[in-house]
Amino acid sequence: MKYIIACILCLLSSLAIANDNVVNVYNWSRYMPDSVLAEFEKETGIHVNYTVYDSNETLYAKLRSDPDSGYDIIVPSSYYIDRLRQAGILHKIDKSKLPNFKNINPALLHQAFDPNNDYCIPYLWGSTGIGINRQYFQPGSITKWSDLWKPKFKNQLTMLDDMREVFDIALITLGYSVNDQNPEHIKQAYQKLVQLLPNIRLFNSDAVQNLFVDEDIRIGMLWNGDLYQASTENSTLQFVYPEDGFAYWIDTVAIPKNAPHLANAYKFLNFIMRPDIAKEIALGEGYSSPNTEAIKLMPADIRNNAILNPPAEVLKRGQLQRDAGAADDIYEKYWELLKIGGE
Ligand code: N2P
Repeated sequence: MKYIIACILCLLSSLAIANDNVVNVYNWSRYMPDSVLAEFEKETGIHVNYTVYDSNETLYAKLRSDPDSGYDIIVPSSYYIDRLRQAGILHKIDKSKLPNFKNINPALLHQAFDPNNDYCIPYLWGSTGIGINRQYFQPGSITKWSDLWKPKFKNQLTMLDDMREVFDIALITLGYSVNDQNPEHIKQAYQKLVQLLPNIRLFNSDAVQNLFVDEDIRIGMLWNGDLYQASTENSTLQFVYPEDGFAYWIDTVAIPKNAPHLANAYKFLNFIMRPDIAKEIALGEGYSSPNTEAIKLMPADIRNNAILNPPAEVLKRGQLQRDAGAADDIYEKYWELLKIGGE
């Protein structure tokens, strides 16, 4: 009898260990190739539970409502780091456990939102611009965000379903910063967006590539990597870095404070910063890599690809998205109004 009980206990504990040999990754949709997850599992024997979201707001709401949500790795944009840290949601990263941290481009480290990179590490970065299908529009005829307000685009545009991204284009059109916190300016941006509503066919963040590839949509705002991926399937697609300016962002990897599988989280972070893996991620998803060693492994045509790695004279028109602080509530109020069609 004792032997049977011992066997059962032994079986139960090995099951518990098996269950624990996981890492729970919560990432943006279409932001990490399946092949990377498979390689991690094969090399480490750690199973990856992978779930996705389509905005920082969703990620934040989930972690706020349930601090024990069980995630080990999250991928917030740089402008959400202050907010997550102030809410006590982030684990302080021990970089001595991440030998591959040395591969990250110093130019993208030590930003104001995390001067010592104690809470987050750059994962991918990119820009928000205009996608067009050249079959339907003359190249060069759409060069600025302000072009999207033209009546000829009635009911044609796709817009990201993303509050800050959408306000950014109105703020830029009005000559304000994408990080403007002035309530009056935010209100003006809202009013400007209400004028754009007749041209907007839909708000979507995670199926934009398909819409462009299948030509259900011919013009709209999207992230450069999504257009890059779409352009590999439909060569008539073009990405425009608007002449009136554009937002760019650094998405980061972080560990929530209550991560249940901390050791596995560190293994996962270190794995995705390995040059060959970071290269696979950037090329698989079509975004720019912050990993200097990964970039060295890329073919020259990719390193010089204007969608993935815009030249310096283009990048100087970019504005890095930052936390809007208390003004975020004002953005939210107007965003909700906009989504129900403006008042
Ligand atoms: C790509 C997700 C891009 C994230 N599907 C933009 N912050």
